[in-house]
Amino acid sequence: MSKLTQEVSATEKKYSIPEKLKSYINKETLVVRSPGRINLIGEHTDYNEGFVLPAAIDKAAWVAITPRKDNIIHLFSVDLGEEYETTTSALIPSLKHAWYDYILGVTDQFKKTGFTINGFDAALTADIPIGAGLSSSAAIECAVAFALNEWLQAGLTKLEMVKIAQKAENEYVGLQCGIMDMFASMFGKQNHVIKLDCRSLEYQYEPLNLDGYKVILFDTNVKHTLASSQYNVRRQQCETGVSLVQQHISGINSLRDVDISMLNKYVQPQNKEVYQRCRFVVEEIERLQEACIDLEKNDIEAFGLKMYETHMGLSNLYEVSCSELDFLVDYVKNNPAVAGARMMGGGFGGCTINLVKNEAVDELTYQLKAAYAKAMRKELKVYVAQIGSGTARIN
Ligand code: GAF
Repeated sequence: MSKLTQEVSATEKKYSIPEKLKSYINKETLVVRSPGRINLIGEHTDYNEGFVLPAAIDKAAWVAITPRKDNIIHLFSVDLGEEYETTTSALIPSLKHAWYDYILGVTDQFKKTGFTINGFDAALTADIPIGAGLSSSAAIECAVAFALNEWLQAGLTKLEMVKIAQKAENEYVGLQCGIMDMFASMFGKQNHVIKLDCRSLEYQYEPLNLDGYKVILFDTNVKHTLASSQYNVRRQQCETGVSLVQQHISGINSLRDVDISMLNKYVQPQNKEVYQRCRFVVEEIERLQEACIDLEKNDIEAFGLKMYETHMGLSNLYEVSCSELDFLVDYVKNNPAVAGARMMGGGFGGCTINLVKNEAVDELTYQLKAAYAKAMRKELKVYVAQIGSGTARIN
């Protein structure tokens, strides 16, 4: 592998405790590892009860939790060299999206679910690039949920922990996210993608055979400040679209139940912007179904074309892309070695996900780094995504 790309480590061994976490561990400490995620297709569909196709990667967050006898919660970010202290009775969101909010938000949810929690020390480290759209926040939340579940012997299922992690993000961090990121982190399986029905929460693991292709992530190295406020606005616009259709048709619960003719008739005349948002989601839910058939047939080219369509929709209809993401997709669009590319995740920065022929990765990376630096005056980071397994205790 070239030095230009940062291999997201090749094979999945038994995960070990990172060296830098070891000084925070004693015999009472629980250590949990929880991964970040990619999403092949199905963007902004989770909170509309559609389908998604994510996979856990082998970049992760690790949390080491040591119980205390008092009610103090003492948190360390090993990577930032920062500490934060509070008590179990003073869990108040900082509204800063700070690293400690993800830990405290989950603790708060455990309390709200009825568990009694004493104080604890927690040390956190992660090798998921922050702000790259690889769900470092969901990884931390899932790691903490899993650790508290073990410590308190709470007996929660993985799905219950996923829901706690999502609620922590919704209520404590303030992002009205769907369930995809937490689900992928908790349920990830090596070399498999998860086809998740976000309505029923039924899921299937599909082996990911990308004959001759690698999943390459080009990281814009930007996260525009609009990201979380605009995310919540999009969610609201989808709900507005649903309520406009509900006024005319019964049995409509979400955009999952809506088709384009309903949007044309009941939403377009009322609100053009809401119409565009809803149209993207309705098309994306359908596109994912067709893309899954492409994967079954091992037709990577057909799958890749759908990724480009998704990007067009996210950029022009859903309007969550940005100049850096559009530049990266435009650059690879006519390259025969790239089957497909699109922005990934919530938008306004982060990564594009690309299916690139094995033998073309180095040359493309070399050229794109130079072109991105020239056009955007920023450094492009590059990762080769490897599909790893989900949240687990590792000591
Ligand atoms: C973010 C959210 F957290 C997810 O729930 C999902 O909506 C995604 O954006 C867009 O598909 O990662």
